[in-house]
Amino acid sequence: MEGLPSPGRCLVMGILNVTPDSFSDGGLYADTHRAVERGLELAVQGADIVDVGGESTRPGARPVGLEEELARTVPVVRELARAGVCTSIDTMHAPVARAAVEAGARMVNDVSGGLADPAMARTAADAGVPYVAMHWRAPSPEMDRHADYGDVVAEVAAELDSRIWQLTEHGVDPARIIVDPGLGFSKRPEHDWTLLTGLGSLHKLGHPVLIGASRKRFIAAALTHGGADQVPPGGRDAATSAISALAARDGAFCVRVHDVRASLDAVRIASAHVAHRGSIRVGVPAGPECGLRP
Ligand code: PMM
Repeated sequence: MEGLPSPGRCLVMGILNVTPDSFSDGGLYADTHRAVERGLELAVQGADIVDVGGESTRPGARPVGLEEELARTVPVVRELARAGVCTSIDTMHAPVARAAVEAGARMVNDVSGGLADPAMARTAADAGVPYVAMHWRAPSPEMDRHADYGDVVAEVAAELDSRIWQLTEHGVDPARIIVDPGLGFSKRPEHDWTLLTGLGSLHKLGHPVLIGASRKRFIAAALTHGGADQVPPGGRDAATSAISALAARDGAFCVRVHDVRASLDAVRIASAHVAHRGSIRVGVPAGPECGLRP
């Protein structure tokens, strides 16, 4: 995709939460200096994109003010962009997306797919950078109440399709839209698993697919036969990399992860597997490279 690295395999996006309260890394990189250091570290480990977020989206999280979100994210994006790191901004708010792109962010990652802020679609159109539209039904404090589906894959695909329609109506270039099923967002573990096995239906939307499974509860639930809290978030990275391999094998465009090294190996293995099998195509069209290499 134009504007993003094109290594010829599924991209690996490293997570950088500049927040005190994200579910697995909250508080670790809450000041600008530590966050920039962590972003550089992710890039050296091989992240194709570093995703900078300033507002936790875990279930029940309270929103932060706009000024606070800007102060947390924009200086970090600016420093990383200066260092040559390809960054995206993880925000639901148009002013944050706009300021981050001005500071050098090369992609907007909106977990609400444009639903949380009516100005986002127009901002994304004007920014002219790739835009991730994630499947979302409700703000964090109430999202678990909306995990109600008959056919989860069909409903998520249909709701993403209506997001794509609304975004393009507002001028977003369809060639820049990436879709994401939003694992864990208004989803129970069985929904997450069904979506992961139904990537084929999401591909039919005609847009690259991003998967954000890293350290989420459905992984722990599988490891412990339902007792999700027995495996703490930091103990879910090996399992996350297994999901990265499966998603890449099934044609995912990008995986969003905390442990970049493990998932980079995983998507490389998936590439080799697919190349030898010669059926499913992974990777992206040619475009400029960016980011530091290990
Ligand atoms: N998940 C989180 C935050 N941002 N963005 C996208 N596109 N997809 C996701 O699944 C996603 C996201 C929540 O996880 P975190 O607290 O570990 O960042």
